[in-house]
Amino acid sequence: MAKNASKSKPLPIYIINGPNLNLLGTREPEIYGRATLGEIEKLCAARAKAHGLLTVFLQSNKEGELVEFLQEARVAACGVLLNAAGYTHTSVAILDAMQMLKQPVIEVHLSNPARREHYRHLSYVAKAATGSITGLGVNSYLLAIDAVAALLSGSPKNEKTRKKK
Ligand code: CA2
Repeated sequence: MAKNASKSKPLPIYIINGPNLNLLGTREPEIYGRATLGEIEKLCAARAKAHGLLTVFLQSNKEGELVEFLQEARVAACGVLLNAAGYTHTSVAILDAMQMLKQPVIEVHLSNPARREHYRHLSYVAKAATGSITGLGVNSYLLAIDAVAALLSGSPKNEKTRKKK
């Protein structure tokens, strides 16, 4: 174990949400479900806690802010869940920021973009993600947290990510 690693604060999972996801629960429940983003935040915190992990839950409608969240995650997170929403299909800037991350990064979508319009079939996010979980509604987020926990527990560098029991 690195010197003082046991005394340092555990790093959280950053859960980063892109444009319009702040309006979840208000429209198109047949595609995105009925849960609000606030409800998803609480469910994610509970799931992470069951793994002894913390979460920081973020949302922005601005591409540059999403890039800044990813830059911050380089030093402040043990892993990242990213639902870049519409920017998934367009943003080289978000892809560039993801490529600087060494932690596990899971691409998450509530719907399954591969079953939807052709313009949703390209994902820049997938090109730098450790893995992708899509089409399972809120469970996409919860299973992505399980995936980060599994990836970290297989990693020899995970001392800083776990809360002391
Ligand atoms: O399924 C997903 O999670 C998406 O990332 C959602 C994005 C869409 O552009 C991606 O292709 C797949 C759209 C988010 C729109 O958010 C809404 C919020 C309230 C009501 C309807 C949509």
